[in-house]
Amino acid sequence: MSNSYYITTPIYYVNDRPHIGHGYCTVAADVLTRYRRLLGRESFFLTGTDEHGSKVEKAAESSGVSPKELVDRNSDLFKESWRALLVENDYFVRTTDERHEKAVQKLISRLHEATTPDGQPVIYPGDYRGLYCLGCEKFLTEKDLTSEGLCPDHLTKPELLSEKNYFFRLTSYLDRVRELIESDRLKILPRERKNEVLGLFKQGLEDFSISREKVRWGIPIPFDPSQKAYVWVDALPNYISAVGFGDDPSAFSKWWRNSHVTHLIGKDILKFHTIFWPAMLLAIGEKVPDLIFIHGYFTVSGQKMSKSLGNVISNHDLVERFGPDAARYLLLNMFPFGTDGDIRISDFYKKYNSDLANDFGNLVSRALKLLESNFAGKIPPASELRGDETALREFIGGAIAKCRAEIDAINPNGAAESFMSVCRELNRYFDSQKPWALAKEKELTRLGTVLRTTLEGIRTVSVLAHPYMPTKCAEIRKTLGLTPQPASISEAAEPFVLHEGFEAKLSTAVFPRLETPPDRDIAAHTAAAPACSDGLIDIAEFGKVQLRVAEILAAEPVPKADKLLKLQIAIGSDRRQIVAGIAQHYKPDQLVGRKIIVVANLKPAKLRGIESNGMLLAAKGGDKLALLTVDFDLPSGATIS
Ligand code: ME8
Repeated sequence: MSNSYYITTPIYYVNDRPHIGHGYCTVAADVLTRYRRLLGRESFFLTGTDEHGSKVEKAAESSGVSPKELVDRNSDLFKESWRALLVENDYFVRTTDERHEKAVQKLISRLHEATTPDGQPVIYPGDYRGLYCLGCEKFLTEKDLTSEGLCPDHLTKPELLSEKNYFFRLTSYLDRVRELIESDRLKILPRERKNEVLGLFKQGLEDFSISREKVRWGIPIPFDPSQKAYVWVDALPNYISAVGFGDDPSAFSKWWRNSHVTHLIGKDILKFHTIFWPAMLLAIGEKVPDLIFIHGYFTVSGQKMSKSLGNVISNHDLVERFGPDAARYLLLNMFPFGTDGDIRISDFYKKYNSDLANDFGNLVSRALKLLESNFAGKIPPASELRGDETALREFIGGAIAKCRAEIDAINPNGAAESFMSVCRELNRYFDSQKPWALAKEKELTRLGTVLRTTLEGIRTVSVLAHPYMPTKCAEIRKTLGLTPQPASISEAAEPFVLHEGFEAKLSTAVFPRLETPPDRDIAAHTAAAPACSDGLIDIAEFGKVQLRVAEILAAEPVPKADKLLKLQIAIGSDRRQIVAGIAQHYKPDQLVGRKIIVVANLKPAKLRGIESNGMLLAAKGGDKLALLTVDFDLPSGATIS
């Protein structure tokens, strides 16, 4: 196999807003790709969006837009998130792209023509009856449901579906897939996940249906266009359609057949990726992926991120708080990559301040300050090397080797730990040499050596940390007179690269310390209800207020009014415009598609000359504001009582 490397993330459902769960996997893939390139390996990095299925169709219907409009709009939100997080994917696949649709049809035709090793057709017609959760886009069995008969992830009642489907003869490929997994030809990491997958074989697996009769928004089955491809049979082939399965044999051969193929996924989609997908590939005689890495899932403050709980952290929010470089570092370094963990916003601040502001940023500032005051900012020679410097270089050599090994093991945390350990070691070295005392005693030769050694160490960090924090490392490198992008990881191991006499000045701190804001303290905001003299109101009074669920269709700033946004909303089939004082808390693109609560029977009013037909409800606590929303995804127009 060639030395090239192909890495993918799941393609994300467009009916969800991009959040830091999606950011987690996508930034990990980006960081790993950048490391691979630094290690001199040719790489291709794919991400994208999953855009078909009845859920999208229903969401579009309730928003009064076509499915195509909805998916175009929402897919762009993912692209914007990735831009904000400095993600540089090589290709963005959309399952509604004609290229992808054709590739899926080609795959299904190939499956249809194929026979299993024991001579049976791979695809056969059959009847399917089952409980289908629209949220998961999958059939659930009775044992998957909660005691109330609800989907455990969406807490909604699954629909009983019965229809004619085409089936994929999975059972004919199970032995081969299991062998591939057992032998690590298809490697599953972490190890516990491999065992979990092998356990699924023991529980028993059945043929699965590859088509749907009732779905309209999907890819037609080429040999029976009355049926649409089942969302997973549509989604999984994105990994091959994006590299030319349908239309570019040489790219396909390079990136799929002759590269090391890694799929990064969350545990929620384990079975589809580790069993269904390899089986489909085997059925058409294609190579299976080399590695499937199941990264950890995180909760926020102990709870699953969900729109209804209002605890979803958007990628933009993280970038606004910490900047894109630190956001990337923080996202991946709160807990090990393969394990689940819990995130609290306040923990991000702690980690930012301890690792980035203190250990990294402060080291840069301290070294440059002493350089400025003693050498007019000019990089001095290191003419008095002692054992301390040699020991430091040895430590750095070990850290570089560790960084390489961690990347091979798909452990971005380990790679971060390797450069943070260099920062900590440099701080120890710097403090132990007491350069401030050397300055005071005018021991400039030794001081020059200490500063030069520290700056060369910072340069090493700027190479090892570059894949994580590309713009900050580029800034540091430019300050030190280097190319913004290191050519190769081998630069990190060079002891002396900086140019003597180069004037190194940094105008602002690389990672300024940040105050942790107080926890969200949200008090109910009851602007709509008129109060009696004792502060209590009669139920009849409250009943006059018509509260309805509305969907935000469009949002834009109001010129010259920095607090106001103009929103177009749908309350069922009723379209309205409202003006809301939320511009300092929400960006227009964070709002589109959200379900909010509005007072629907307010007299129209004009704000800054713009007509407002209703009022949205929000909760306010301190200087924070949060929109009120509904616990389940109800259609717009739903009443509130
Ligand atoms: O499942 N913590 O899409 P999806 C960590 N379209 N990662 C998280 C996360 C969290 N809290 N929440 C989401 C789909 N993720 C299908 C995939 S692929 C052929 C089709 C990440 O939008 C994680 O990687 O539900 C998870 O597998 C993925 O988002 C699910 O994204």
